[in-house]
Amino acid sequence: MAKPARSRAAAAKSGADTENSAENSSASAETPFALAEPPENDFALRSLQEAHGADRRYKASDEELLTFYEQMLLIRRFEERAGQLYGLGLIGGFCHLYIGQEAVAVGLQSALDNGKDSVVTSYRDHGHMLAYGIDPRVIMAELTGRHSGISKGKGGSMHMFSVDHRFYGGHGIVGAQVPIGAGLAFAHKYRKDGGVCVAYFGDGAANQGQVYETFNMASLWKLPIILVVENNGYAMGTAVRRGSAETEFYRRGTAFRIPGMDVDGMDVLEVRQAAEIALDFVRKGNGPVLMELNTYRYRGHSMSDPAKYRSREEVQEMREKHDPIEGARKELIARGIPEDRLRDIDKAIRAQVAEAADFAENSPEPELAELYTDVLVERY
Ligand SMILES: Cc1ncc(C[n+]2csc(CCOP(=O)(O)OP(=O)(O)O)c2C)c(N)n1
Repeated sequence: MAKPARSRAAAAKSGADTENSAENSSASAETPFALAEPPENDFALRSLQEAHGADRRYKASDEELLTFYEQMLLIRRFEERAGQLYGLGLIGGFCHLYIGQEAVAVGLQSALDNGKDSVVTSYRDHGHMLAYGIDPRVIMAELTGRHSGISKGKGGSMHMFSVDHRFYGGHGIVGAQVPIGAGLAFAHKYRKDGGVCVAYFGDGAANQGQVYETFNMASLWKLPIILVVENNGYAMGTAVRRGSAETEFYRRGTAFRIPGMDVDGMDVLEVRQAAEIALDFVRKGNGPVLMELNTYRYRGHSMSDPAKYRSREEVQEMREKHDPIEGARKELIARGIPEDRLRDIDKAIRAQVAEAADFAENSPEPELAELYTDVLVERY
């Protein structure tokens, strides 16, 4: 419900006789300074959440749901294998796995126009690249630091990049990808190429100042950007409720007139449907949308995190009751898709991931001379 001061402002804007109204004479006594612009588009701030609430799940065909299942399973198996290679010492440096969050990248990415739209994310980036359809072999080879990796083996887990796919990283600085996303969105608008940028960031990153500077500019300039908070419950070892005053992240754009959407990030069909609504709004030139994708990471923050800040039972419960892949599998079976077909998909994915791992282990490392390439965009 609108607060009293807001309705007074609306009355003033609509030309109501404020001088003679008893309500308003007491109002001006309370509020001696000029009221701000009336929030005539308050409805717009709520409208996407309302549209989402009215129709939460995408009506996927069987084939579409099978594709989502396959993509999520590819991410899961790929990440499991990456974890093993890390344990064997074949992957060095930091490595942040995406296991549990697969429905977010797959649901959103599937709604994008890969020929136009751009994506930028944090260091937890392998899943987004796979959802984009980037070859698992070059992603795995990047993880093992080989020349055939997508960043020639010089970036590793956190710094993957593909101009061809309009995938702009992979960023190790928490929150830094958000203003970069606004820059990408600015470029879409400036070039009039019809593209939208999707900038993913975590619940921890959502407490960064640069995020709100970005909200302000993106809203002011009506940039075509979807700001996606992947709320996986923890920022390293800090639970959301311990580090965030406002834990409903989708509301955080309200002060900047950015509509929010609160989405179940463990249900790929809900993610996809919400993405459609958000994209439609942004593509029409209305400016940014803030989506909160409620999800969960099963593994530690990175490979070196034993995750002692949460109970085994908590993780177990999420796995058993909310797993996005299991959810999709059950739905496929309920639709009458034969279990054999799902088993074949699983087999094919295991083979694909094994091949990616072989490729990554057997490719050569970059030449020493590569140390001096790709450092600057241009020569000085
Ligand atoms: C500016 C900055 N501060 C701190 C860090 C260390 N750090 C790396 S990840 C992380 C937690 C971020 O959590 P969240 O944004 O929720 O993303 P998640 O890891 O859960 O995907 C922190 C504090 C960093 N990399 N950059």
